[in-house]
Amino acid sequence: ELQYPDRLNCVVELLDRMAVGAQAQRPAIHSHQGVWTYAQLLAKVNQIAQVLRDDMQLVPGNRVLLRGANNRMMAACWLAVLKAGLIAVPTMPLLRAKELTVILDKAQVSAALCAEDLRVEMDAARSGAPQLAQVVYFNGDAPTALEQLMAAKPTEFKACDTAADDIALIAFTSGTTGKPKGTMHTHRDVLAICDCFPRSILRSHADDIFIGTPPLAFTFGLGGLLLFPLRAGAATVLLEKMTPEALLKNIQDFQATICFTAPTFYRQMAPLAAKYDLLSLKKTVSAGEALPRATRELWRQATGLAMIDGIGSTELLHIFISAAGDDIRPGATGKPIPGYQACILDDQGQPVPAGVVGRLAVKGPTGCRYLNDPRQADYVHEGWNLTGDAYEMDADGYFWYRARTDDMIISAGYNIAGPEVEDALLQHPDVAECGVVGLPDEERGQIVTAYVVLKPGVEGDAATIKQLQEFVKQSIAPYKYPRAINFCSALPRTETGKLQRFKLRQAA
Ligand code: 3SK
Repeated sequence: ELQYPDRLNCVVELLDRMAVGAQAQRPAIHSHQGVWTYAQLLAKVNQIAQVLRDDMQLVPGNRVLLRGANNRMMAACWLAVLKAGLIAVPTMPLLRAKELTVILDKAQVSAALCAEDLRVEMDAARSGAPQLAQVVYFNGDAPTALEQLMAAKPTEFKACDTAADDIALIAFTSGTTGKPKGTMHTHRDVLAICDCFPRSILRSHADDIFIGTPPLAFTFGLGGLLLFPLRAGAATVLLEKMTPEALLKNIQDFQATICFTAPTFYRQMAPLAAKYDLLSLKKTVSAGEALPRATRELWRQATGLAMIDGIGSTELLHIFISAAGDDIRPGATGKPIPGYQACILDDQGQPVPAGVVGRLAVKGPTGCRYLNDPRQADYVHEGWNLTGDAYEMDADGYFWYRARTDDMIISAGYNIAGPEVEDALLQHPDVAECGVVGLPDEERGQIVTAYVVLKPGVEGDAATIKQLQEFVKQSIAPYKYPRAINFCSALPRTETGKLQRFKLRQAA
């Protein structure tokens, strides 16, 4: 069991204790703006913490909105907010003013640190958020810019004496349903995720160089690209506006060893991988969405690397089921990582035997605490977090993803998991992306309907539909084949890349 003292500021553990001796001069963050060592990062964090306390007059418990792309200033702002005893409310860079206003109001945010290039939406959101008293911009050159305020501050700062149970961040999830929820996490939770997945599955160490795409505002990115590297004394590469080709080039240039991104990104990188020297890369982590078998195989063929799949959630802060190395069973997500327990429940909340599909429930050192949301009572029962994922556990204790519970299709009495049909379609060489949902049908209750993005140059006509249907019938039980196929140029996704199947259902 993980033990932490009752008084705990996680930034002291992640940064102050690391930035000593020889480690102080080792690189902590590489970004387009250059590199910061542990000592330089600590100095910046300390200066920002003083701006927050002395110039902005914020007091412990105040909530601070954070907005910016992945770069070293964004990381320093996040750490400074927690070090000063404030609560970080990170937001996806792509959010619009209307969505920001909902978050500002729900989280009762009193101040914001915002990257200069996101000023327009921030200013627009401000007019609908009277409680937001101050916004300080960074990565810019206006006279009040954060960097100018920092310049006058000493580089030492005594961390706020927070309790391990004090809230450190509120992470918002729009999830796949479009209704935002704030999930609250403590200083203890932040350290707990660093002491679970990276230690038992990743086995990361100080010589690792982390890289990847998820925004720091998404807890997958926050852990993988900031917290885990710091806890290990390793370096991270924070990159803005990533494309698959640019990520490959940066892996090569920075000699990255561990990559975090989503399955769609690995799928897009695989055909380009041969152009780059990726020999430094040792571990590739996929989460944020279920990993199709076809993508796992494509990546293995392209790089020789066995993907570390994982499922996590904003509610539990990071990954709780995963597997690496010899423990990988292709197609299965893995087993509960040490510290977490998982089981499968039926509609009445009773455990089901191995081999039966049900709702995944998880218990561990982190858990869901929604901010003022009646959905808390639906989500947590006696310490078990009832996820929205339909899973099956096999006799060896491996967990196999089937669908989101609301993505199970019931057609003519058959239970069909949309992602399984997607997996089958993705193995066809003409399919770039796809989403499969159940649409109402008088005869069958629902029919399996696929939305398919074809590879460039492929014609989406009746012959292609027939060919794809036959292809699926050959690879999985024929009753699962998509009776309807629609071609489209793109699929609706959240800012974190998750497919929004509810939008496909609504569009019909
Ligand atoms: O969506 C996921 O699988 C995930 C993974 C890690 C951390 C957070 C999330 C939401």
